[in-house]
Amino acid sequence: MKILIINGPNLNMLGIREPDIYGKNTYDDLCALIRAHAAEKGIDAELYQSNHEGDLVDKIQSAYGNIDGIVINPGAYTHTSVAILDALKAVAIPAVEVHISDVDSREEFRQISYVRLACIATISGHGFDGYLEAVDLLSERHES
Ligand code: CA2
Repeated sequence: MKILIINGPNLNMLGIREPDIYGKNTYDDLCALIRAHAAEKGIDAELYQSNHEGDLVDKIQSAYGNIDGIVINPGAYTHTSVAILDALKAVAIPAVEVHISDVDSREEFRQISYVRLACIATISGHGFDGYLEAVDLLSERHES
C-alpha cells in the first residue's frame, strides 16, 4: 500500500515557534516519526510539504492512479481552499484530514474546513500522533 502524506504552509516551521500550540518537535522529526511507523506496518509512505496552494493541487493530482490513500494537513489552506477540496474530489482517493492542534476549540475561522468535505475522517488535536492514526485508518480501510 502506498500513502501520500501532504503538509501545507508553515508546517516546515514546526518546532521553531508556538511550541504551546504545535509542540517543540520539528518537521524533520514528524517525517522521521511517520516513516518509522509506516515501515513497521509495511506501508510505502511518501512525504510532501509545500507553502504554495497550486503546488499542493499539483501533488494531489499526481497521486491519481498510483496512491492508495492521502493524509493531508493543509495548514491554513484548510480554511480557505476550494482548489484543494476540488483536487481531492477529482482524484477520489480516500483522504484523511489531520490537524496537530484542536482546530475546533480555536478561533472561529479555524473551525471552517473546506477540505473536510472530501475526507473520510478528520483527526484534530492529537499532535503528531494524529498522522499515525490517519495512516492506520487508511491502512485498515485498504485491507478490509
Ligand atoms: O493544527 C494544525 O495542524 C493546523 O493545520 C496548523 C496550521 C494552522 O493554520 C491551522 O489552522 C491548523 C499552521 C501550521 C504551522 O504554523 C506554525 C506557526 C508558527 C510556528 C510554527 C508553525
